[in-house]
Amino acid sequence: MTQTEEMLSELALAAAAAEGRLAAADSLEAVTAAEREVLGRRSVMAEAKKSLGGLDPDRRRDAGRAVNQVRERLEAAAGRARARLAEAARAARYESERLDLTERLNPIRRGRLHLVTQARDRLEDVFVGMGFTVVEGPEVETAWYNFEALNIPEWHPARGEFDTIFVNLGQPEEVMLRSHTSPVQIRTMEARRPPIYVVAPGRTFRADTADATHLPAFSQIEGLVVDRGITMGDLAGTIDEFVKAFFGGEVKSRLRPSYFPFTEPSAEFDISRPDGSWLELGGCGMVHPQVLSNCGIDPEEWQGFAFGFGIDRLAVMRYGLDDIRELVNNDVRFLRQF
Ligand code: FA5
Repeated sequence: MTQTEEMLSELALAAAAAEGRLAAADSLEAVTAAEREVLGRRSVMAEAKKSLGGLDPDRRRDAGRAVNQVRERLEAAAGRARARLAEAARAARYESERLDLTERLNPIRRGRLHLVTQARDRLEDVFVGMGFTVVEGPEVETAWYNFEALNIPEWHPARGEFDTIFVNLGQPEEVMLRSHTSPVQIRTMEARRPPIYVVAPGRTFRADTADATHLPAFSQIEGLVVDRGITMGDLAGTIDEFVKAFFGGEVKSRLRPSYFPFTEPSAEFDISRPDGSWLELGGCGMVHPQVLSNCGIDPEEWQGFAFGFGIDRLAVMRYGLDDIRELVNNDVRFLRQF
């Protein structure tokens, strides 16, 4: 073997070893060190280059080409090692910066609207669909709105029937938790001129003992229509339409003659239970001329009808409950079903 061949084979061995180290290098420092060892100033490569000077031109060209090929291979191997390390560093950074969002994929236990709220929303939808607007009134009322303007003077026996809860304000029995939503009729007629088509849902209060069909705090929805030429037929038709929209075809309804001081004639409105019995849902009738006059509306020109239904009882019927108290027991196992 000539000296040049010896030198080239030594270079090839050193290059192979360096390539192995580059492929396994786990840091940029290791890459640089391996590179310097074969390509650096005091390396086998440098020695090889030096020795090329002593060769005749032909052999120098071949040997030079061989040396250059080794250098290129090593440079390429070093480049690959650097790219591999850069990629690994980037992957490690992504991993460390990654946000774990898997928890969001677990089912979230969501709350839901209470049955009475659902029934109230549904009622509003049904009446808005029939052309009514929704209004509200205060839960604490004066005797004027809760009774007097509704044609229930102080001496009237109907006052006693409401089992009113009074608030300790002003004159005795002057301020109270409203015992029905009918005061909103008065507030509406004071504030608007006919034609009027409104419903007023809201909470109402009575000193009633809770039983299967009564709660001391419950909700009603009041309806009031004032227009020209309104008759009892319009009232019956509206109730009929509402029952169909709210319950579907199965539930039957009936009107029964009754008495309220603020309507004349008056009726009570029942719906059929699955067992064939009737549940009283509310009162209704033609707005009493005195009530129209109390609000500055001329009863000769305008007529109206009004109704007041119990929303909790509607919910009981719609969701097939057998006791109205289920609505306020706050048992989540019950509430979650709806
Ligand atoms: C009234 O409250 C009248 N304001 C209804 C009315 C309005 C008549 C407009 C004419 C014109 P009544 O006291 O009957 O009427 O109550 C109406 C409905 O409220 C009852 O039919 C029932 O569905 C509901 N309700 C009354 N008391 C309770 C209670 N303690 N718990 C649950 N619902 C009740």
